[in-house]
Amino acid sequence: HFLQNVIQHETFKEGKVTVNFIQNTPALFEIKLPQDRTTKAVNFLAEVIVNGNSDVKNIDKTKVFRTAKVPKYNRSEAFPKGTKDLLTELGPEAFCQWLKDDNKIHYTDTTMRDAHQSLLATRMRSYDMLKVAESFAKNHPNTFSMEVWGGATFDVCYRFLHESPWTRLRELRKAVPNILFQMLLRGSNAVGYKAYPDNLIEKFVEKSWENGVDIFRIFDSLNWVKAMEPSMNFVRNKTGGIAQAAISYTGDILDPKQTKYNLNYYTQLAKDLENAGAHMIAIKDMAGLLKPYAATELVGALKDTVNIPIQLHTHDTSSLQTATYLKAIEAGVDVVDVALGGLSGLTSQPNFNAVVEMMKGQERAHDFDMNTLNQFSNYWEDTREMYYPFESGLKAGTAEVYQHEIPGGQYSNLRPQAIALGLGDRFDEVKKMYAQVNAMFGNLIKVTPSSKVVGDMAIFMVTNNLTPEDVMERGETISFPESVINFFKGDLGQPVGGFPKALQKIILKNKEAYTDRPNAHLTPVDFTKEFAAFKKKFQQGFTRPIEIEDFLSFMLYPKVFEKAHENYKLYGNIALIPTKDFFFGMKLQEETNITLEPGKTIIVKLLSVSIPNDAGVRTVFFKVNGENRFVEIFDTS
Ligand code: 3PY
Ligand code: ZN
Repeated sequence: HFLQNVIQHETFKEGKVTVNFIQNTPALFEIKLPQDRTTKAVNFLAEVIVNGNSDVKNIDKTKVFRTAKVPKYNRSEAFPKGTKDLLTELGPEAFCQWLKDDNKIHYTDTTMRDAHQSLLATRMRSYDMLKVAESFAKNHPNTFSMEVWGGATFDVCYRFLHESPWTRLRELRKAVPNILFQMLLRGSNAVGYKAYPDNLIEKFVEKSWENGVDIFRIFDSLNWVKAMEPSMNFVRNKTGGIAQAAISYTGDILDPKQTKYNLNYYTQLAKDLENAGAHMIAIKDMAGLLKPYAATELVGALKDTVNIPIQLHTHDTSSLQTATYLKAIEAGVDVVDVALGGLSGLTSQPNFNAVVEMMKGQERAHDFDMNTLNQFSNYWEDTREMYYPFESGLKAGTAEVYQHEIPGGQYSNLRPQAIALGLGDRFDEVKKMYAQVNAMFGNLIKVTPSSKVVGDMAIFMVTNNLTPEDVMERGETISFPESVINFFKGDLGQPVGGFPKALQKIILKNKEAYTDRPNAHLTPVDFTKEFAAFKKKFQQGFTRPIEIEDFLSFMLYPKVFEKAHENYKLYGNIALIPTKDFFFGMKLQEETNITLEPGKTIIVKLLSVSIPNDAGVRTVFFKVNGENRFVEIFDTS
């Protein structure tokens, strides 16, 4: 819009621009924002038509998309009773007792969070979720829970999809009032990559619950119980939800040479988490390293150790993990995490549809109508086509994961990160280096954000052709990535067995490390004062009232929030734009429907796009609900 002002200014048009033109022309900064939703939506469409979506590289113009079909359901019918109703009725403790006593195997559907985080770099849009959510709630109320929030989805929502994660959660809640919603919370790192003040986490937990989260899967990226305790307490004290504490699994308990993370380590950890107030325990196998016979041992031992239900989460990177589920189910696990077929397998979760089939005839089988369950899988398979620019490229299961131990949710990001840095051809080296860095760092639990530290260091070393020996010999002269320095300072907490001292000294140089909780060093947020200042700053030009949820997002990701906020002011709620138009723009003569609110749909047809004028501006002509409209867009190419 600033550019539009420049282009349309008389001085500019007359070609009389001098060096001080911008400073001397304050009118250029008076940005007139369109207020009505139709104009905003049409402006957004025009922008993508002319300049593309900057997040989408390598468009395949020959691609033809299938229409994803939503399985049938009755809109006017009441929602069947589900686990959410049961939690409301029983409260968390009695609910967990019910779960433990129930012999059936239960399923958490991760399609709307981890599955697309792990396969499509977290790019799944609310639009495609909301299209099927009510149908799923009505067709499959037997589902234990749906993981729909948290992890990387929070910042990706703002950063790349230009939508609000809070709106996503609220809208999904409306569409699914009967099944429990689950989120992934990185303990004292909330949904970010660093430590935040405790009272910020507390408010975040409280608001997440109020907006629709029921189960909080809490983990710490170093399995440090002390760092998980506050979040567990916030869930217990501030919500009516379930505090599910996660044990992040690494290594191989069946390998006698691996003594650090052995069976005893995990059972002790589970006991500590139960004592700290967990309602449930999750085994969080983020890289998919828990092999079938190890699952027999681990689940069996945990069942003997704790009195609360146990849920198993894994990633099928090796393609072995359905067997792991079979063994875990036989050993008494209460719930397993699965993803609907079309978004399952490889770095995602095992296939929901296939696991239900596997269990048929077994005493713990849980009844699901396969016909409709398969239709949901097909819906996601067809929808996934539109996300092809974000596919990780992994085509088959790989046993290499047992060597590199890269989490599924990181894999789909590490590859594009490597490509962006010109290391596309050296991804094999990056994977090997990841394992070497892990060894240098003393064999860590690797899950967000500790996994990011290992990934950053691996990429740094490959880029600079450094070996572990180089780092040890001439590390004093090397400037390491910031995330690595902060990690060795103690910013993510304390790793099991402590930091490798010699390397810590090399990396920190003269900086001091600390050993208490990183959050203890942070100033609490002054909610009254800071929220008031925030409102004052951000309300202007914003069409809906600023909320505490916006403030929380800002406190977690200030720059990302600010950018998303500007974007919202310009284009309104972009989550309403159909995915094909959002990523790829429209073709000439193509028509699209945008539902601005229930009952208010606009029909937009693209008529023509002019060639750029002398100032580089193109005019995009539309027919909107039968009326002609045009939008002028500066062509940035
Ligand atoms: C996340 O924190 O986003 C994860 O998925 C960790 O496994
Ligand atoms: Zn995961």
